[in-house]
Amino acid sequence: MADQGRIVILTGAGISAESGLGTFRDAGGVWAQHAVEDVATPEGFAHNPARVHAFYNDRRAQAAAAVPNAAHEALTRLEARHPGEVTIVTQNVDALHERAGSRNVIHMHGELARALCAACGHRWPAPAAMAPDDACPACGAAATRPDVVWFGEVPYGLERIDAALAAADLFVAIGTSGQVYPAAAYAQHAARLGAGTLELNLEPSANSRGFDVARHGPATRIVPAWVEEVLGS
Ligand code: BV8
Repeated sequence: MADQGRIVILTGAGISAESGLGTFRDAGGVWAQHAVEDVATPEGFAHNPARVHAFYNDRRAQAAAAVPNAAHEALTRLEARHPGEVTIVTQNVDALHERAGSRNVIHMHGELARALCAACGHRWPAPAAMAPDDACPACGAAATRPDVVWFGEVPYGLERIDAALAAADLFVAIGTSGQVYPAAAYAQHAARLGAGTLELNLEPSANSRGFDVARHGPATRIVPAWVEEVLGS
């Protein structure tokens, strides 16, 4: 394994699964209950904003009721005690990394806890429930939406992410199926730039073969075990 100085960790829905939040593509997951194009695209929002707000209001309530698990907490210990920089790039829109104490977190697909005005770009803490006729607190327009990145929209923090990948000695993917881009290409990109790559997932993902090492099992077991190895080394 390459020098484990600077570590970039990409997390997906699987790291929050044992906190009770549904994943997207596992059996019975979010995309088995909702059509992606209806609730996770700008077109779906334009067509039926009330349905999209209801979808995110439910997930916002579930995320608020969830608690960080041993995997989130292990990453907080890693960030606090590892001598090299630890950057978490999460595809998740819950705040479980922050609530576990992680500080260096990039939400590339946005956050349930934040609202966005499509008219003026203002962002503010999202209320528990949002509705199509909510007025933007800055410009008053009834153009508010969840501050999440839908399919076809540009993810957040791409320059920060690319800089972290370029400097990384180790890239770790945790709890992601590796099917959504640009995140799904990060392992290969990091490897090309000289990083070692490790997958920690319940089962082999779509691009497990692209990792130097892949370990499988529940995140609450294999993530703390890996962190203790790194901190012990
Ligand atoms: C963009 C919104 C341009 C927020 C989401 C054709 C080919 C290639 C690409 C494309 C294409 N057509 C279109 C695209 C681009 C598209 C894309 O990738 N489509 C895919 C489906 C083909 N991407 C985009 O549109 C992105 N934007 O490309 O803009 C651009 C790009 C760069 C620069 C300039 C311009 C925008 C993508 C964001 C879409 N928004 N969500 C929300 O509602 O949450 S994506 C959605 O999927 C979620 O955000 C989620 O985070 C994300 C990824 O899913 P995962 O997190 O991996 O979850 P999943 O259920 O899939 O997997 C869970 C994993 O956990 C499994 O592997 C499972 O085994 C594991 N697991 C389960 N339990 C456990 C566990 N592991 C450990 N322990 C456990 N207990």
